[in-house]
Amino acid sequence: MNTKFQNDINEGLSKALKSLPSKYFYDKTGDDLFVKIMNLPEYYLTKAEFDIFKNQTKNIIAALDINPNVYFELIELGAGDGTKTKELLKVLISENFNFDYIPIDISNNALKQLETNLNTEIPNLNVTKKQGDYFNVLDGLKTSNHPKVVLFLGSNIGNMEDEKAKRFISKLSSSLNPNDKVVLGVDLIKSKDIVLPAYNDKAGITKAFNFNLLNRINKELDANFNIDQFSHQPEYTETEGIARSYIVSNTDQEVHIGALNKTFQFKKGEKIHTEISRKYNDEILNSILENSSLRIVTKLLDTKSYFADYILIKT
Ligand code: AVJ
Repeated sequence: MNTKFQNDINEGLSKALKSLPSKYFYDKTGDDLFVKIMNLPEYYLTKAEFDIFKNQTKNIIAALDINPNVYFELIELGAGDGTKTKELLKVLISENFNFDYIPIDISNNALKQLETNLNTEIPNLNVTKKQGDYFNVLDGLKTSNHPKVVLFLGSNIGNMEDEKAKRFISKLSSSLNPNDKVVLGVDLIKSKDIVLPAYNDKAGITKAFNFNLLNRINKELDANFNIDQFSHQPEYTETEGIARSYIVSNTDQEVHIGALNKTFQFKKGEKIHTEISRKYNDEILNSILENSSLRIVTKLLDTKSYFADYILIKT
């Protein structure tokens, strides 16, 4: 793990346009900060998707078109704390659908907590957790031939550049059988005055989340980033529908990374790109789905039309 981390950091900081992979946000501190982000007044995404799962549960189930007499697998990629999913699980159980819930997450810790919580809150639910990187875990799905519903919520796909999202969707598609379904939660393209504050909250939690990358490099790779000499800078272009987060150097400075035995130069105003949060519409999603066998069946919106859960079918 640490050599992979080390190599990725070295690669990112050695490029002409510096970047760091957003997946490294999520250590214990990052997980805790992300929970705080989801509760921020500015971070509308989680609330909007919860609204869909809470108030349109029946519509989701109808769109999934599940045969109540046939066993199916409900698989969730990047399950997290399951707050939204529980709304769906409770209704599926009370309506006597025949299924197992299979949450997949990179964090074993998060999975154990989720399992414990589900066992008390929904005792009749069968939970089979799987730990792993969901890109890799997809291969394992093929081993069962039961009908499947895959949940990929929270606009997690937004963290992928379009080319990567296409590869991911193709891989997901090829691990499914015809008539299997996907529930894909995505943030929708909307105006800057709504999107930007979600990545630049007043309390500074998102800044701390972004800077957690530098703290991790300091701690785990024996580096000397002086956090006070950098700024948090989110940007959003409504025409392309992409939010990007940067860490900007406040001065000309050098940072030494002990584990790499290497010094990096930063110019005043130079940016490190740390995250992409893509926003979607039908056209963009269709271009991502184009080379896969997944097609849009329907789309469910929250009351403010900020967020969408698309139901996709494998053809
Ligand atoms: C979990 C990827 C959906 O991009 O909105 C929140 C992560 N980053 N605030 C997002 C995040 C900064 C989030 N996703």
